[in-house]
Amino acid sequence: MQVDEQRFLADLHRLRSFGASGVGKGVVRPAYSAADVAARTWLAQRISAAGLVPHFDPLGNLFGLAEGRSLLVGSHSDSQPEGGWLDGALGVIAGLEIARAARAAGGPAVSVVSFQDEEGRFGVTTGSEVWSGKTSLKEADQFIDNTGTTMAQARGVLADVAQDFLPHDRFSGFVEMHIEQGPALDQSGEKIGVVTDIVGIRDMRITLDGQQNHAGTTPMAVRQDAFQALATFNMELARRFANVVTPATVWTIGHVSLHPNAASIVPGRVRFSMQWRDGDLDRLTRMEQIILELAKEIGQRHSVTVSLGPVMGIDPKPMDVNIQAALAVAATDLAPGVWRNMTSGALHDAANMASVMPVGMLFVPSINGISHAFDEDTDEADLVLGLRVLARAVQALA
Ligand code: HGY
Ligand code: MN
Ligand code: MN
Ligand code: MN
Repeated sequence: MQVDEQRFLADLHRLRSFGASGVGKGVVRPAYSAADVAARTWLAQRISAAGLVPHFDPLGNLFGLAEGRSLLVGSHSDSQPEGGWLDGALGVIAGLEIARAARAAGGPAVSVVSFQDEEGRFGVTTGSEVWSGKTSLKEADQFIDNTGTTMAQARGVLADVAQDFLPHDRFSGFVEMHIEQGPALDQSGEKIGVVTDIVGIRDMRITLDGQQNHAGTTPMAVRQDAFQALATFNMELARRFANVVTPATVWTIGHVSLHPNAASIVPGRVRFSMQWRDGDLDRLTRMEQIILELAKEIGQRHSVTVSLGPVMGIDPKPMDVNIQAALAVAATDLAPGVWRNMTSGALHDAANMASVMPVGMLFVPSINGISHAFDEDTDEADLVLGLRVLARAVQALA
């Protein structure tokens, strides 16, 4: 089979046009937004044009199916609220190109997938999480986004095209190409990363309820200020984590919603996201205990009521050794001396798929290590090299 690099690049740029932010190459294409639905509709047309069969499942995960049992290649085409053009899109279009090249050559059998809501508008990586069986559709339907919309409401926009979930045994494995989203390859000058494992993630939503009041008349000593409670929580958390974490451990308060968010009002309520990631399951659990204990203490100290959402997440996942080996052989052939094994610090659909089939991942460099930002980018030559390495490995595996 022969991949067409120009067709691959043209489709990658076409996908970017859905939800193009107008700032650099950035995109705004969150799951189930008008841009996401338009992008999926276009992808389904490209799948049909390639002689593959488009299939939307109830979540809006979109497959392009080859006949019979096949190797699945892909990623996700939704984006962060402010996202880069390659995060997810690269793996989907690489999968599309390889699946159609394989189809045109009369084999091997390769299917493509674009998972839905990998970026966690609802939950963490909802599309692959539900398909893998980790979370039921019923549970996922109750998930709410930052605006109070439920998953059940949001996925209604794709209800007309939805068919059943596909059986996992239709696929022999899943391979995902992605940008690294960190600085390691860019700094070392290497071109390909073969992923050995994906770190685990935990995510919960916390609400602190104090007493909304007048910012001029309420003495400091009697305030129940939700923002001050969060500020103390944040400072104290870093101090308590210090004995538990390694330099590879990360934690983030990335979403904060302050109510009513006005200069002359002592804030009565804050709702925020608390996310932490590490490759070690025990460490994730120890961090969770620290968060829960501290939240309770902060509630008492600042006279605020603490409400904790469920802890969501995915455990650390090793990649399949045979797929790693196929990727390593292809990288040695096509990128000799400029590839390495590495851990993924970002989460991917592959982490969910690892529960139901053999999975592997391939990384290409991110310029300056930037991602989840409009200025995310990768050199064109690196995108093409990644496609060639992936195609070589897929040929060996399928
Ligand atoms: O946040 C992540 O690691 C993924 O991109 N959703
Ligand atoms: Mn991604
Ligand atoms: Mn992402
Ligand atoms: Mn007044």
